[in-house]
Parts: sequence; structure tokens; C-alpha cells
Amino acid sequence: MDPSSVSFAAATASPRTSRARPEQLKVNQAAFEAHLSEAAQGRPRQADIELSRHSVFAGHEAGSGMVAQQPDMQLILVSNRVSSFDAGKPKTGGLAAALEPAVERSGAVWMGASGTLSDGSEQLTPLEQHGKGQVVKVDLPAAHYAGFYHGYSNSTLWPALHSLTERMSPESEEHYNSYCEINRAMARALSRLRKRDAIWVHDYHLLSLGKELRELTIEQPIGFFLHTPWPNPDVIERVPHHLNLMQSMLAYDLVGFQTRRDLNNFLRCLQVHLGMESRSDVVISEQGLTRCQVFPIGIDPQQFAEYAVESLVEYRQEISSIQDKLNCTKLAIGVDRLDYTKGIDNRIKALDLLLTNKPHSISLLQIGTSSRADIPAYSEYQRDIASLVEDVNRKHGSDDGCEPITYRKGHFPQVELAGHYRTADVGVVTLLRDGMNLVAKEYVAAQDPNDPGVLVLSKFAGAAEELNENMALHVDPTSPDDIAAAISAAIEMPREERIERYRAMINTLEAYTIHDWSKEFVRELYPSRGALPADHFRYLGFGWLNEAQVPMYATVEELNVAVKHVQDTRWILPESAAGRSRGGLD
Ligand code: GDG
Repeated sequence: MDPSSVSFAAATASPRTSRARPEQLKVNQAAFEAHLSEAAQGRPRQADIELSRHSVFAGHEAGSGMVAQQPDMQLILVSNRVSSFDAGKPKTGGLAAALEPAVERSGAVWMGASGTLSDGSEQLTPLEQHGKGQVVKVDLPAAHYAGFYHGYSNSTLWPALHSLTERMSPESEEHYNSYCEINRAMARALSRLRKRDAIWVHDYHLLSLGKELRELTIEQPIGFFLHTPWPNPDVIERVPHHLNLMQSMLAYDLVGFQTRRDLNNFLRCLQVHLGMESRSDVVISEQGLTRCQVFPIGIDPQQFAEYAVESLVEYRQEISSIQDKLNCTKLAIGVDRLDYTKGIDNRIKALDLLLTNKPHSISLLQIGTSSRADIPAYSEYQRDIASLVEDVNRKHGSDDGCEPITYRKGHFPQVELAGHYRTADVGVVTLLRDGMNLVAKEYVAAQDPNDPGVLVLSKFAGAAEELNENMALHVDPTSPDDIAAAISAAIEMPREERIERYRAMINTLEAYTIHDWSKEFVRELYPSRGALPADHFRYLGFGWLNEAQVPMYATVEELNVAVKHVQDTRWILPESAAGRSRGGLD
């Protein structure tokens, strides 16, 4: 293709053409710098004005960069598994708990593995309606599923992303190949969905799905949200094929993280391992422009508060039957998937310490939902927890059969769960590391505003960034002593202080709910086609999107230099953009 045959119009014709190539970056650096100083001097931001004209959003305000309303578009959500959407069944994972309301309310299509494996290639099941939304499941190839799911996803990535490298299984080329194959199969299945205006991919199983979709020439905006933490450069280096993985993540237009810490870690990994710099959390790669942003996942606090009140009537018997078994006045609660990241063992050791110092001072209702039990590390952990519970109950139980720990396997209806949260004086969340931790937020939302319980929260939970030390009692989850001291302080805490902390926490939760989270992500995903801040347009690779956006240069010489750079650039465009090109770059 003749490089000079690309026009500004062609450059704007496809969202994918807005993804700049590295050699183009240098070209636009001068314009970018010039624009920054111009912006600092308060001159009009021409790009903003132009954007408002081209915006696909109703209610987009010119120049404000704010979008008042969501676009009318078909959103596809993709995750490894989809939720059951059965009100009678518990939501046993954070991702399901988060996405179900988003799909039901927004009318999105949610695609995920069916759990049935196919002999050959991937197969799509018919669409199922759930509220306004729909679910489509994929039968994935049997040959690669185990290597993808048990292998690379859950025995390599999961522990590494939680900085628990000692839990990583040894490198396996085969597992990584299977991971890529399943991501490819998901991409092929997705490409068969007819209407898809934007795609939102979820979690660590599908880090390279964006790249696979781009290879199938899918050009719509594609966003990714990571539910887990992202570790530092030394830890990510331990992940086999980490360079490929990080590179493939740059095929996404928008990459969302739970916390600022995770986002910073990701940018630092790009810098250390790929030598890539970011500016205002935007990264430019040979695949284009990727924006990184923090979207702290939330819950529906009002709904949890209502469930908690309902539960005291609807599940009165279930709740009091548990309390009858406990041998003291104060109750703590822990609710976790049975996962070694959740730090349940140290919590039980803390209880042991506490009961040794202050017999009968507290009981624990521990709800543990079985998870990934076919992976040896998980089945072992589950056995360890069961035996720790037995030991503590043997040591501190009373003669009349009361035990300090009631250990229940999960699968409670959500309403009942809310009732258990409400009756507990202390919510104990002692994970070693977690992307966010919804249980901490649910516990707070379920409290009686006039007599709330206290949240004891690991300082390594993503939630600790929002529920800070003035609100929750932060602990070091590796120290049973520290946890015991915090639980002890929680049960002694005067009511006024509990109310003060509760109010600060509930205000925080209400300020950014799960609905805000999903709306904000989608809103931010769509502008990745063109509603970026004006400052970033200078990075786009085509210099500017049309004449109205040509930056104002301080001198004619500067302008000439910039234009010459653009003309000298060898454009490498995706086929689709090349097909639409017309005219020269003059
Ligand atoms: C991942 C990240 C991030 C548990 N047992 C029952 C039950 N649950 C529900 C809880 C809560 C969810 O499962 C667990 O969510 P978490 O956030 O605590 O943890 P993960 O499953 O590890 O979630 C995490 C999350 O994704 C979202 O981004 O916060 O960091 O690891 O909603 O209530 N629900 C019911 N019965 C149970 O027995 N109904």
C-alpha cells in the first residue's frame, strides 16, 4: 500500500485506526508537547469541540469530556463461566455476584463456558433470556480445557496474580498453549454473535482474548476488567510467557483494575519488562492505544440492607438455630470461597489465641463455599481448614456441646446470608490478598444502622483502599496475633464509635455501587473510539483526526516539522482501514 494514500478521513473511518503504531508516536510527540503547553495556557481545546460533534452518545456535553447517558448499543460481556441466574441458588463467587445485575438490567449478552466440553471445536448454545439481558454459553474443546482452567489459569496465573508464587505449579508449555487455544476458541465463538457494538472481557482466564479478537479483525471497542490484583514486576516475571501475556493485553482499548495499586503495578511491569512508558495511564503499543483505569467494584448496599431485614423474619429459625449452638454472647462471621488466598487458617488460629486469653469471649460462624476442589492445592486447603476447626472446637468447646466455631459449607440463599451478616458483631475478612472482596462490603451493608457490627479487614484487600483505617480495623492477615487483637478491639468498641465507622463505610459504598461500576466502565469503553481527552489525540498516530483538530503551533517552523514527520511516516494499517483509504495526506 502506498503510505501516502491514507487520508485523515480514512484514518478516522475505523475505531481500530485510532490505535497508533510506535513509529507514529515519535511523529506526534512534538504536537503533543505543543498541545500540552497550549492547554496549560488556557487556549480552546479544539479536539473536545470536534468530539462533541462526532459523539455517539446522547447527552454528551461539548468540551466537558463527560457523558451524561449511555449509548444505545449491544454490549457483549465475556467471562470464563456465567452465573446461574437462579434466585434460589447462591452466588458463590464475586464475578457472578457482580455481573448478574449488570446483565439483567442493561440488556447485555453474557457469554461464557457452558461447562460441557466438545470433542472438536467450540459450539454455541441457544441464547437464554434473563431480565433484559441474555446468556449464551459455549462448549469448549475438551483437549485444551484442563490445561487452560486447572493448569495455566488456576495453578499459574491465580497464585501469581495474588503474589503467592510459592503456590504456582511448575512451568508447563502445554498449559500455556491450551490457555491460548481456549482464548482463541472463545474469540471464534464470539465472532459468530451477529450484533456486537462493544465487548467487555472479564478476568484472568481471558487475558489474551482481546488479541485473538483483533486477529479475527473485530474492530469494535474491547475492554477488559481484572477482578484479581495485579502484582509487581518481580512476581509477574515468574509467570511463564508473561511478556506475551502483557503484550496481548495491549490489544484492549480499556483495561480496568480494582485499585490504584494494581494499576500502578501493571504500568510498572510494562515499563520494566517491555520498556514501555505510559502517560496519564495511557499506553501506546504497536497494537494501538490502551487506557488503564481504576473501577473499584461495588455491591448494591440498599438491596443487601433490605435482604438483612427480610432475613430476620424469613430465616429466623435458621439464624437462631446457629446462635443456639454458640457458647458466648459475641459472634464473628467469615464468608469465603474455600481458597488459600482467603486466609481462613490464620483467622481460626487468631480465634484460638483469643479464646485461650479470654475463654468464651467470642464465637465464629464460618461459611466456606467449596471452590476448585478438583485442584489438589484447594482440596488440601479445605482439609486443613476442617481439621483446624475441629482442633479449636475440641480445645474450647464446653461440656454442654456448645462450640466456638460453627463451620457451614456455603450455598446459602443471598437473603439468608444477609441475615447472618446482620446478627454478627464482627465481620472478619483476613485474606492474604484479594482484588476487592465483596464480602467485606456486604457485611457492612447488612448492619443495623443503630447498632452496627465492626469490620476487621485485611490491609491487602482491594476494599481496604476504600474502607480505610478510620472505618474498618485493618490487620496484617499473616499475623494471628494482629487479627486476635483487632477482633478483641471490635467486641469492646463503644456503640458511638461503631456507628461513626459504619456511617463512613456505608456512605462510601453508596457513593459507588455495582450499578455505577458497570455503567462507568461501559461509558469509558465507548469513548475509547474517539472521546479521549484532547491531550491524548496527539498520540493517535495520525497526528489529529481532522482539520479542526490540527494543533496550534507556536511557530510555522514547528508546524512544518510536524507535517514533514507525518508525511515521512510509513503507515501500516489493518486491511479494513486500507480498503477505506482515499486521497493523499496533503
Ligand atoms: C473475585 C475476586 C473480587 C459466598 N458464599 C456464599 C455466597 N458467597 C458470595 C458472597 C460474595 C461472593 O460470593 C464472594 O465474592 P468475593 O469478592 O468475596 O470473592 P471472590 O469470589 O474471590 O471474587 C474478588 C470479586 O471477584 C469481584 O470482582 O471482589 O477480589 O477474588 O458476593 O456473598 N453467596 C451466597 N451464599 C453463599 O453461601 N448467596
